[in-house]
Amino acid sequence: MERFLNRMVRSPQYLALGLVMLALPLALAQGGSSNGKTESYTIKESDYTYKPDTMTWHVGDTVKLTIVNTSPNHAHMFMLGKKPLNMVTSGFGTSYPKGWKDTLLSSKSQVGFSDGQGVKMENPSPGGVAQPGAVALEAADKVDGGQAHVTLTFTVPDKVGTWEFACFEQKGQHYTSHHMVGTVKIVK
Ligand SMILES: [Cu+2]
Repeated sequence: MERFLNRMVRSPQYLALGLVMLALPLALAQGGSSNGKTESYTIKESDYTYKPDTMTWHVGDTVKLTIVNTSPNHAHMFMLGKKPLNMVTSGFGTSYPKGWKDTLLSSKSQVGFSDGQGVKMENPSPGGVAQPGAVALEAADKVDGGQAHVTLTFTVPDKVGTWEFACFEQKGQHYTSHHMVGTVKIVK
């Protein structure tokens, strides 16, 4: 090693090689499996589906998600999480899902909303349970000159596993009766 270092100092060629050898482990340590790329998607909502309805996201990547509601007369939601949050909402004790108990994103500040039109609701908190990044878009008949849309931007958190996105409009019926649900796999 000492001999190598001596030669490195004397010869510019060896100096360059030495610098590469020093830099390589640093680059590997920082890289991980994803390199903080940006993944862009457009999701079209309709009655009562999402297209696409499956995605795979990588931890640490930036996701840019443009959501468009193509339905002529129904508002739809996009909410990311796990385990429906059932809430009693009538005197008859009827309960229905209004969001998720476990949300994928954990704070509003994590999510950028841009280029929104016909946004009915952002970051709701049904029953006090914050749903960061959740959004409801109006039906096209309520939007001047086209379809409601918005772009969400966030970093994929380190929550490896299978997550869902769903719509809980009309007292949860879009979820319970129409099964308006999609799946996101989060991988390293
Ligand atoms: Cu819906």
